[in-house]
Amino acid sequence: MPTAAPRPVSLPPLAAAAALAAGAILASATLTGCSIGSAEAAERAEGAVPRLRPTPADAIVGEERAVLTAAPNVPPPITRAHATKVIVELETTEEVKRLADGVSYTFWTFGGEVPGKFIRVREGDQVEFHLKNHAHSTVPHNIDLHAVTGPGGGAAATLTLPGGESVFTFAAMNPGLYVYHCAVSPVPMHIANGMYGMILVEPKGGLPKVDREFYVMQSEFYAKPGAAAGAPHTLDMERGAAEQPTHVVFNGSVGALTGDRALQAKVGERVRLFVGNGGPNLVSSFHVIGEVFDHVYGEGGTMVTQKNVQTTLIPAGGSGIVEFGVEKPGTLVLVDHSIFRAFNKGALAMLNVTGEDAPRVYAQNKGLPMAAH
Ligand SMILES: [Cu+2]
Repeated sequence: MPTAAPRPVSLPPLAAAAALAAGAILASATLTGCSIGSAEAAERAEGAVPRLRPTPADAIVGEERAVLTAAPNVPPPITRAHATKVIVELETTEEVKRLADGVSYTFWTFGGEVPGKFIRVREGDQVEFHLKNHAHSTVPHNIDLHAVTGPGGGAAATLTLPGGESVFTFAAMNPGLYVYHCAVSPVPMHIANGMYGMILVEPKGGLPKVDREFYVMQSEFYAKPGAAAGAPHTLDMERGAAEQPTHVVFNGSVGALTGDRALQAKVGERVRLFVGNGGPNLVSSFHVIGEVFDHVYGEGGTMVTQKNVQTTLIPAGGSGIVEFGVEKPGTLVLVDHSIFRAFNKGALAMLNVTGEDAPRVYAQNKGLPMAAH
């Protein structure tokens, strides 16, 4: 199986020597009389596909093990100014957990969690991905990372039997926020059972500094009672095909981010949400009741595509990044504004903002005691 190792930029001897002398990081490389940076910039300005991919300009320096986090936590920002080899180790498992009050479900997971563990690497990194499938699994699993350029996004290299391990490498060429998921046949079954998560390929310059980052992923479940009395619920394939979920949730279960488990922030802080949608079917009209998104990085790309947004679409198998400051104490409510999903099927989460009141921002002057939206 060929590896996905990037081809190095071919450098004339003088440029190569200069780059080596300058250290491991190649600030620029001469090619057909232009620097790569200016060539890429010119192509992008013209809207052309960059000719030089795959050619991460940074040399790979050292190696490290990725820190993976369970939602709603996000690994810390990457402060490295160079590319490295990043070793990611993720295990697929099958777990019985709570889906809703009185409803347990046999989830298929990445890293024991739904959504799967959050992975954070830097643009230009070389990722060595180890996918293990727990010995107690009943079926094979694999992984398709939408950040990967190559067959199946990694799925072609990672079909893994119970008790087995697969390893493949890829170059993190395109920065952005990407969904990953299992792609073993029948694909809808593996995704509907919980096999999705997100990987952030952080741009070389990093993202603007904020005070809080959270990982929030919507998905829906099609649950039917298990065959035996009291057995965990399992996937109802007919409901799945009809796109009629029993539950629509953030972070894997009804109430995963409410009450004691609500997200927390303080007045005056800036918040960034990495929002994903595992589907398998529904598109999310993602909205935060009582807040306006100052910035939206549409579809999880690296540009702020819109400012001052009320609701942003998060496609199935897609993502978005939203940022906002919190100026008023209270509870902000995250919903899919396809609103029956929020109030009848579970797609509702909370962000509690504490701190000094700000009546200039919002105050009730007359009326009944304050109620929710
Ligand atoms: Cu699977």
